[in-house]
Amino acid sequence: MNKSELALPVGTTLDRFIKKKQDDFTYATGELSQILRDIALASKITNREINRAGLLDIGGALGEMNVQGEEQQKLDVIANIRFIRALTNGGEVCGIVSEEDEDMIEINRQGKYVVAMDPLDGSSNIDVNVSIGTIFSVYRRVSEIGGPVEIEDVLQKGSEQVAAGYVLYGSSTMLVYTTGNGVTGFTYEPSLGEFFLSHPNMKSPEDGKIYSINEGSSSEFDQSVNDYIAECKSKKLSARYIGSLVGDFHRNLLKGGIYIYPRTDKSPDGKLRLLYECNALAFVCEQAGGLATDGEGRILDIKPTAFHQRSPLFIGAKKMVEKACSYNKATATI
Ligand code: P6P
Repeated sequence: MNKSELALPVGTTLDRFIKKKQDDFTYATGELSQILRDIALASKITNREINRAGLLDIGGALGEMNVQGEEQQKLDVIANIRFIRALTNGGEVCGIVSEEDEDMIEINRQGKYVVAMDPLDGSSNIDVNVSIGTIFSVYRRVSEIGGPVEIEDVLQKGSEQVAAGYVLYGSSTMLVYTTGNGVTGFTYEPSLGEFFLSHPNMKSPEDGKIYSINEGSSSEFDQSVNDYIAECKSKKLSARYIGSLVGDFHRNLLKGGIYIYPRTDKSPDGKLRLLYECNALAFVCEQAGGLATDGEGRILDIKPTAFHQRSPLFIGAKKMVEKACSYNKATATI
């Protein structure tokens, strides 16, 4: 036996991958690389706390509402602190918009980037051990470096993102991101404390057999949405909806499917937030060959007007999203 076979290679770490691909980044000075490292560090710490939530008194609700009017889970707050602290210490970010904070957080005026994030999406699933996730979006600031961060730095169209991705805390923990040159997935090896390249060049199937929507609200959907659901049923597609956007999105990205959160009576603009949920996943989805719309137009073309504005979301396999939007005959531009 060749002695080198005794010690099999462990693979490419996230850090080494970032270094190797640094020429992919428009701003190759390494600042964006540092932001990805900061996000990876915060996700490792958050992962450890999620995995121990049942053993420590950090599971369950905090007993307070967040800016969204939703019941805050203790881990929502903990994850928010972890990501803000990591990005602050990394030094490359001038501002952060978080689902957990009403206003933008000013960090380092010399920073050239802003981050919009949902530090822990689907956190009501923590206590029942269902996958949850972090979603992040990175923009280059448009205001003068050295000056205060401005709202325009964040209220940019999704098409202006320089990086976006998510962390999925599931049966394994994965970090999936894009910088506009395809989508890459890394799987966390907790015994080594490293993310290793596991899903190079992720691609969405063009079509799929899975549809994800909360049919319990179907009485509140537009008829066009119910017409599409009826078509899915006629084709005997599989209904899969775990109440955790990142988990549903990731499964559909790998296997082929569509996730829909449409307008409802309770959420007339949709439930999901444009800046740090829809835009980030839309960037990943399009980079993997999929499609993301608000039911009428491309998500990445929407000009945001408020940090926490919501949008309907139809995202996933290109042919499925096109079909779903075709039922919106009057207005769809896809
Ligand atoms: P509903 C979690 O609160 C979330 O933002 C997404 O992760 C998930 O897909 C959706 O809301 C679930 O919402 O109204 O179906 O319970």
